[in-house]
Amino acid sequence: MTIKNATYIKSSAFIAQCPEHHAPEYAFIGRSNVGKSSLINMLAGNKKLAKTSATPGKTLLINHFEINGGAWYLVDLPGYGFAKRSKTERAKLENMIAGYILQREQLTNLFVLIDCRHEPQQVDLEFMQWLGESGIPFSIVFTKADKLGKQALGNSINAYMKRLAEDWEPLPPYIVTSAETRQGRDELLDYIESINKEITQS
Ligand SMILES: Nc1nc2c(ncn2[C@@H]2O[C@H](COP(=O)(O)OP(=O)(O)O)[C@@H](O)[C@H]2O)c(=O)[nH]1
Ligand SMILES: [Mg+2]
Repeated sequence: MTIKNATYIKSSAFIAQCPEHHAPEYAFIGRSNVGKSSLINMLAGNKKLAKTSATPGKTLLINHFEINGGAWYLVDLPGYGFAKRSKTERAKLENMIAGYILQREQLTNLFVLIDCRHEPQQVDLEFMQWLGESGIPFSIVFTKADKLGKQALGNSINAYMKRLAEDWEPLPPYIVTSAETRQGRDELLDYIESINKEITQS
């Protein structure tokens, strides 16, 4: 699938503010700094579309990007697990994220981003557990693949999936990506296209 155009629509603090449409939404979530905004820009082929930052914890809103004239949407969600936030700020963000994930009818698939260099972290494992219990369809996207050599990358992902196999049967699908080298771009776009096709057929 090709992305012909990608347009920023708006940033919303809660679901009632989100854009009104009936197209599928693909949302990206994960810890602050995992590479959500960079991945969206890499997919869209526009480095300036979503704001990226070397300082974690900057995205505090739900950001909608319209793809191919509204055929579908990419959604950049705030990062979770950012330690430097106050308790009340964290609770507010968690409510916003949970509200979107549980109530947004257009949400078609959630991509949970994991830095390929990291060992399984409790916050991510618990988040995926919660998604499972809530019946939310999700897939894993490993980010920053350019930061590891081929062998180390393979080992790290195998170890991660092995840990997930303790909780999951079948395992969630996963895609390995890099915003730097554009690794995984076609695979991710084909994956989205196949889900879009399934929806229009049903
Ligand atoms: N080397 C490398 N750096 C990345 C990649 N993706 C993101 N980054 C860097 O990681 C930092 C956080 O990225 P950002 O997209 O803002 O993360 P977010 O907080 O999850 O939205 C930025 O400094 C990015 O340049 C990647 O695939 N490879
Ligand atoms: Mg971001």
